[in-house]
Amino acid sequence: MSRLVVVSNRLADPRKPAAGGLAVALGDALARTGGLWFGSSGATAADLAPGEGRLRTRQAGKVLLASVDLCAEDHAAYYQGYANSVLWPVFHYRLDLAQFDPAYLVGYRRVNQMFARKLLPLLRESDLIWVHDYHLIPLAAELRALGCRQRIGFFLHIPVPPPLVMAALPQHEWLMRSFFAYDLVGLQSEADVDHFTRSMVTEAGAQELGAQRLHAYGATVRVAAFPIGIDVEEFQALAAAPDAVHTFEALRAEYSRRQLLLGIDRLDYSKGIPQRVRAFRQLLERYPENRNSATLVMIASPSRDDVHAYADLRQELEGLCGAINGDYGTLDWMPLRYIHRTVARRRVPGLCRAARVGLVTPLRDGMNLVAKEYVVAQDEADPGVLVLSRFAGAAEQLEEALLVNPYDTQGMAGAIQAALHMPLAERQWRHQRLLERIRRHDVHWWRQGFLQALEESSSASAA
Ligand code: GDG
Repeated sequence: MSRLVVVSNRLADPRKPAAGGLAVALGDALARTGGLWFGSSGATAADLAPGEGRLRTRQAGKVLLASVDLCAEDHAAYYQGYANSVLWPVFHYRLDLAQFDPAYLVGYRRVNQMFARKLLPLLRESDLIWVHDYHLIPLAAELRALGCRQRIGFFLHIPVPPPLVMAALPQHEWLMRSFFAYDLVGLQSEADVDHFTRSMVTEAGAQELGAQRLHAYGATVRVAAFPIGIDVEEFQALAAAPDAVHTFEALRAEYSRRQLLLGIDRLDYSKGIPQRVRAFRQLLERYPENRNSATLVMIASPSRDDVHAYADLRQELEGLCGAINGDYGTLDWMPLRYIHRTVARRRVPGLCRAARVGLVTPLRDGMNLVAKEYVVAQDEADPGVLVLSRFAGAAEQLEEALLVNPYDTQGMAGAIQAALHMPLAERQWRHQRLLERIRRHDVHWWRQGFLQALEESSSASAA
């Protein structure tokens, strides 16, 4: 069995429960093969120059954690800059928010080159390397340039935009070429595979070889959808633990005569949070029976505060939330509880279970794990209803959710109204089907599917 090497922007200690399902699932696989997890530490060091990094290693059980400190300038250009002010907005179709500063790209390449230099000496010949996400797209090309011949797979957690949106990215040819240094590229959905393939064919002149293979720049890469799942058992265990149960009971008692709706996201413009608040406002306006009754708890955990677009979003949201409470609130009822803080992970299942309606309404999302967590947390005998944006990757799998267009405020308000008043039998059959699919396609299924495909792929770039 090959040793697994996981590379991601940030490391998580897989033994800590707060790390979440993905870290635990990757940690399991790493522990099985006695693996290596490599990534940035998130810390910046004043004594480092651009392009320099300080590697630290530490053993966590059977897993070697290797993390790299960067200098502040590199962190700003690579992480805040190219990754989160260029790739994130463009891949979420938000060209209006992208900041195409050439210095960001320079920093992004410099850091990827440095990661390749630091990682190479840690590698063994038979390693299987799995690179994660948009921060690290050129990493395989940098490793190959240093002579790395091992199989390298890449998984993109965010969506792929259509070809003409991708083409707006200056140097998109360079970025596309970078993908051909991988043996396998995994994407979240079939829509992403379609966009990716069309971009490669029209912009990079790639040939489709069949069996999900694309050929360009003298290399062949396999591209396929591997929709990510959650660790259902871990989340159910979390739901049964005292913190989640207390959270659930406290909310149920407080809202015994009212209906609770829940939104829980990172505060990110891709998540459609203002659109959700507008739809909720429309619900109160058009269906007045919900006044003094429906309450939306909206947890928007702080994220990327140092990127401009996020500060603007925060301000917009504060205005919208304040207005709704000012206009509709009464002495004993506030329609909206907006919480701009992170809630402890162990309480999340309890929150989900207490909510009659789960609102997951991104404008665009690679997958969206909250949609899956909400379903898993429900009481099978009296389940809540998931209202899900058709633009979340999860919508390809979760078709029994109430699918909505988050840009259509009235349509979304109508769907929320239907969810709030859905008969028990319909809630149960929808929930049963959703749960069955989420169970079958959990995080372990995702990881095994990807790693098996990577094992089977021939080292295209080394050929
Ligand atoms: C990227 C892609 C893709 C949220 N708020 C709190 C909290 N959370 C947890 C949720 C969930 C996770 O964070 C968020 O996962 P998502 O999938 O919704 O979103 P991204 O962070 O944008 O992740 C996404 C994912 O990668 C995996 O491939 O699905 O499309 O964008 O687990 O529960 N957890 C705690 N407190 C909070 O306030 N503890």
